Amino acid sequence: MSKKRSRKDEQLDQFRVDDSGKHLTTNHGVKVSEDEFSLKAGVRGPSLLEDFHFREKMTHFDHERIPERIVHARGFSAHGEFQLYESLEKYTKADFLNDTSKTTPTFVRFSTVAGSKGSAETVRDARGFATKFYTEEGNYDLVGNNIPVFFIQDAIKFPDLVHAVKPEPHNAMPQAASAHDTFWDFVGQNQESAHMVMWTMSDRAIPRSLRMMEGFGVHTFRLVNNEGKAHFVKFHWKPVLGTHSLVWDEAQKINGKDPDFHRGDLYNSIENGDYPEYELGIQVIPEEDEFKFDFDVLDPTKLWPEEDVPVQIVGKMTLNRNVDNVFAENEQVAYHPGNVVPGIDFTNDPLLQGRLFSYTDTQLIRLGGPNFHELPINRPVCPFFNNQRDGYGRQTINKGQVSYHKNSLANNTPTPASEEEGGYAHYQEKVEGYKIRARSDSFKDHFSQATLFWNSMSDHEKEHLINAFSFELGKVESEAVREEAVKMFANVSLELAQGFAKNIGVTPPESGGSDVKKSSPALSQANTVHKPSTRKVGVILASGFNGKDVTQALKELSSEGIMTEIISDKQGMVKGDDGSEFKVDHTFLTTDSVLYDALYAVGGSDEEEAFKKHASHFLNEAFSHYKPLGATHNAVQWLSDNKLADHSGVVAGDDVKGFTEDFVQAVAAHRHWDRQLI
Ligand code: HDD
Repeated sequence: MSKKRSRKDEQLDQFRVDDSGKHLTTNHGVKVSEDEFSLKAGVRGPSLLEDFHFREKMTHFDHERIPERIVHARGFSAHGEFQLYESLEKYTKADFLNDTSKTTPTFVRFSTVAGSKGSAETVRDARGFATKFYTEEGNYDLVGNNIPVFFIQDAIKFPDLVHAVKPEPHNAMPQAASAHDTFWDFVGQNQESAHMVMWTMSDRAIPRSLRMMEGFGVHTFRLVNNEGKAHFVKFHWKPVLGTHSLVWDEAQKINGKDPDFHRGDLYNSIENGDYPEYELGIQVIPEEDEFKFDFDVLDPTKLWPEEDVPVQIVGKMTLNRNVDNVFAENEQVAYHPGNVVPGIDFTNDPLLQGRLFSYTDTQLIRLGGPNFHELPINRPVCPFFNNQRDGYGRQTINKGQVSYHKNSLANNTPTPASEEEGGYAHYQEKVEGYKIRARSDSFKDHFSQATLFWNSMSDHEKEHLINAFSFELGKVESEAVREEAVKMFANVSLELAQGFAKNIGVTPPESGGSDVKKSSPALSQANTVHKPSTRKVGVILASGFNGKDVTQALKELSSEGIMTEIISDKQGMVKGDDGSEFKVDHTFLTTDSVLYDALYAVGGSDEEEAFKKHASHFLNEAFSHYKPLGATHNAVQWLSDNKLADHSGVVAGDDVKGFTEDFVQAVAAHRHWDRQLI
């Protein structure tokens, strides 16, 4: 990881302000002598309009808020850099995908889709994964999600989809949830949503961490090389730590205990130097193979099975710097799938085509005018020149008499660049047809890939899906809407539809199902990477613990990259039997088992009954979420007392070396799903 500052970081320097140690002034630079009392006519008299400092301070405050994003309002960002592994010259002329000696600064914003700006983060939802590459040829935005397909096939339906999933308009409920009548009514009436709904009902919609989820460009884009030859492409981000999820009960509890769970995890990892990493992958289909598949490559409700079209890993993005100011960067960043650079082009995917209109339009209302490209976070790192002028908040001071093209007074500058000079030339796709409002027949198979997804799930993932459908539809009041959902998903899998129908008071269907037998192992999280590093383990210690053993165990866990937090009954220091001491990070009151990947319980000679009660509550809850549990010393007995011993992922023993080896493995496994069958 290079420590060199990126061009973007250097560019941001000119906008950074550090006011520590400075005098307070007005926005016009006048030093202020008093900031607690407004100017009055007499100490008990009325305030005076001439108090310019009060007026300015209050006016600015009154205007501090901007509209939140209509979707993806709740988000968090980080800076990073992208390093290419090998040149993609044969597919694209994009400079940042050609030259392996270059590092491209990036800015990523992760988000939930449905909730408001202040909503909780571990809700069931797709996650936005938007990346701005500040390339030397201009900004390239890959505005994707953590799910490779979308609910609808045509952008004209986007406002309907969003109205259906947002809180219902008559009572503004529920917040950040799809478990309500209007969403499921939309699903039943728009069956193209079947595939994406399978994903949002799966564990993918409750990621453990923003660092542990995949990203997808979703649409089919085009890569165009120097010879003008094009290939269809799908973009992927693959997290180096693997793709992992929470358990639904746990996710709901986290929303209460720590509604900032995901941003906290991302922020702290970066502060600790555990930089999140994602490899960039591409799937490529030559244009001449466009019609060789049993789906339409332009249909955004379809993925390209990785077993059929392998993902080539071509580079890596490392997120290595937190934002300085969440408003200036996270709120003001403006992404647009239409921000492309030479060598990357669009296709006729009707969802993508509509997106190309929507993003600029939304920034105009959200950021208040046409000059949002001048905001520090949105500026390209290369210079930009054109004849666009004026508008609210304009910062550039364009010199000269001329602001039009063509001109003779400024020697016809700024001049359009030829393709050889790096000018963007749209791919010359031949297009002909009648003007028509219709859907292509090749877009009409809504269920085969939904079944492919179901077939690819492991047993515990299938069970989670049935539970998620049961939960969501269980919250739907309309019986007709529930019945429609059962009928619809019987087309995907009879086992699935029967599985949740019985839980929601609908007669399970007797016929239905699908002929699709194919599965795609890459879709199951059971086949992802498993590593212990950056996992967070809560260590339950009471005073009088075995100092030597615990010190050694914590050292060994840390050498595997595991992060530990000491939990006890009181804040302050907790002392071991040999005088060793640890600072208590949290008490049973200020934390909760749902906030850890695993627990390591030790206890100590001074533990009281209440301590054991709290610790047992933590252990039982972690166990019910299939988490790894470790116990040594006094805590070994707690496991037996709570009937938690001798289960998969439960490691006990006093031989520290043997214990930590087994415990690290149990932690790396993430969750021990086989307990589900007990
Ligand atoms: Fe969108 C934001 C991703 C379909 C219209 N979208 C937005 C963001 C992401 C996506 C990650 C948040 C960007 C940020 O963090 O600031 N959107 C997607 C994906 C889609 C998709 C992967 C399907 C493949 N979106 C989509 C459609 C439309 C929009 C079909 C409208 C025609 N999306 C918007 C928007 C937003 C937005 C209203 C809200 C805030 C913003 O743009 O900047 O324009």
